[in-house]
Amino acid sequence: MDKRILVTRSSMPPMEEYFEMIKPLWESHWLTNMGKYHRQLEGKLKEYLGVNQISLTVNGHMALELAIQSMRFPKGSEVITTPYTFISTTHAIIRNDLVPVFCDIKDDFTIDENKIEELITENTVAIVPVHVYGNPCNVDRIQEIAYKYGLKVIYDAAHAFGETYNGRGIGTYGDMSTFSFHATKVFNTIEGGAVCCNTKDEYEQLYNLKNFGIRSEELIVSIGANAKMNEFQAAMGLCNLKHIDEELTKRKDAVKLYREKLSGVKNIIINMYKENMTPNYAYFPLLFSCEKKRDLVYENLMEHGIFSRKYFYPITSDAACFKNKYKSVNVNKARDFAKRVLVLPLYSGLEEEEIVKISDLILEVLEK
Ligand code: T4K
Repeated sequence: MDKRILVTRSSMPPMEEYFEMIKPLWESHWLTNMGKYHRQLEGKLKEYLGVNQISLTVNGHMALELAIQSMRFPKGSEVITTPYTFISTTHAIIRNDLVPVFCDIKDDFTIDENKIEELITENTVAIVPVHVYGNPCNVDRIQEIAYKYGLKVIYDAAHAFGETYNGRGIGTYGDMSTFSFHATKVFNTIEGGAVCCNTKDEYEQLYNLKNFGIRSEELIVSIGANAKMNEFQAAMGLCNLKHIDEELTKRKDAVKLYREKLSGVKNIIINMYKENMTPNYAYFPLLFSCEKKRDLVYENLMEHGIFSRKYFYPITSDAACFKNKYKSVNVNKARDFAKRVLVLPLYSGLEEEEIVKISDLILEVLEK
C-alpha cells in the first residue's frame, strides 16, 4: 500500500452527473441568489431530514452564526456550550458578541446535561450543544432544562446529517439545529450548510440574515450579511443526495470492519451508538487509555502514510486566541478526552485492506 490515506476523502458523484446538472447554468447564467437548484435542494432536504423548515447557507459555520444571530440575544449574554468541538462552535457564539460558558462532557463526548444547571446565571440565554461525531446529546433533558429556565437551544448538528433519534430527524430538536455540508462531511455541497427551524417566520428571518435583508429591488427590511449557497454548491448537493444511501452503506461496512478488528482490544474504547438512533457513520473516534499510547499510534500510522486526526484537540476553551479569557470552569473530562482521542480514516472509498492495515498498525503499537 503506497498511497497516502487521509482522515477522510470527499464523496463526489460521477463526473458526468455533475456536468449534466451544471450545464444549464451556461444557458441561464443564474449562478446564485436563491436559484432553481437552491430551491430544489431546500425542498429535497426538508423531506430527507424530516424537518419543518430548512434554510441553506454558504457553509456550516455561517449556518450556526446566523441561527444564533436570529435569536437577537442582548450583547454580553451567556451561552452554555461544550468545549469538545471544532472551533467553529465557539467562534459562532463569540462573533455574536455573546459569552461562552463551557460545560464538561460525558463518556459519549457530548455535553454533560447534569452539569448544565449549575452554570446557569441570570445572564444565561441559550444552550449550544453539539452532536459531536454524530452522537446525539441528551435532547430530552436539555429541553427540560431549557423550558425550566426559559432558554433557547441551538444544536450544532454539523456531524449528524441524516441521523434520526427516537424516531425523529435529528434536525428537529431544539429551537434550531445547524448542519455542515463541507467537503469532509457525510453529505457535501463542496462548502455549505443549513439551519433547520420550526416556523415560516424563523425561515424568513434567516433568509434576511443571509441575503442583506433584501426582499425586493426596493425593499430592504433588515440588516443582514451575505451567506447564501450558490447554484454550483446546490447542484453538487442534489447529485450527492442521489447517492446518499450507497454512501451510508459503505461507511457502515467500514465501521463494522474496524469494530471487528478492534473490539475488545485492551487500552482502547470504541465509540458506541445509542440504541434508539440511526447513525450516519461520520467519524470513527478511538479513546486510548493514555496520551502516550494515542500519540504512538498516531505516529506509527503517519510513518505508514496514514493520517489520523486528533479531533478535537485542544478543546476550544484552551484555544490560543482566547485561553483564560472566559470563565474558567471544570472541563477536565473534555480536556482529558481530547488528549486521548484519535479519529481514524473513514470514508466511503476506504478499502477493506486499508482498514485491516490501519487496525493492524494500531494493534502493533498496543501489543508492544
Ligand atoms: N461545527 C462543527 C462541530 C464542525 O465540526 C464544523 C466543521 C463546523 C461547525 C463548521 O462547518 P463548516 O463551516 O466547515 O461547514 C475540517 C473541516 O474543514 C470542517 O468542516 C470540519 N468541521 C472539521 C471537523 O474538519 P480541518 O481543518 O480538519 O480540514 P482539513 O483541510 O485538514 O481536511 C481534513 C481532511 O479532509 C484532509 O486531510 C483530506 C480531506 N479533504 C479535505 C478537503 C478540504 C478532502 O477530501 N477534500 C477536501 O476538499 O477541518
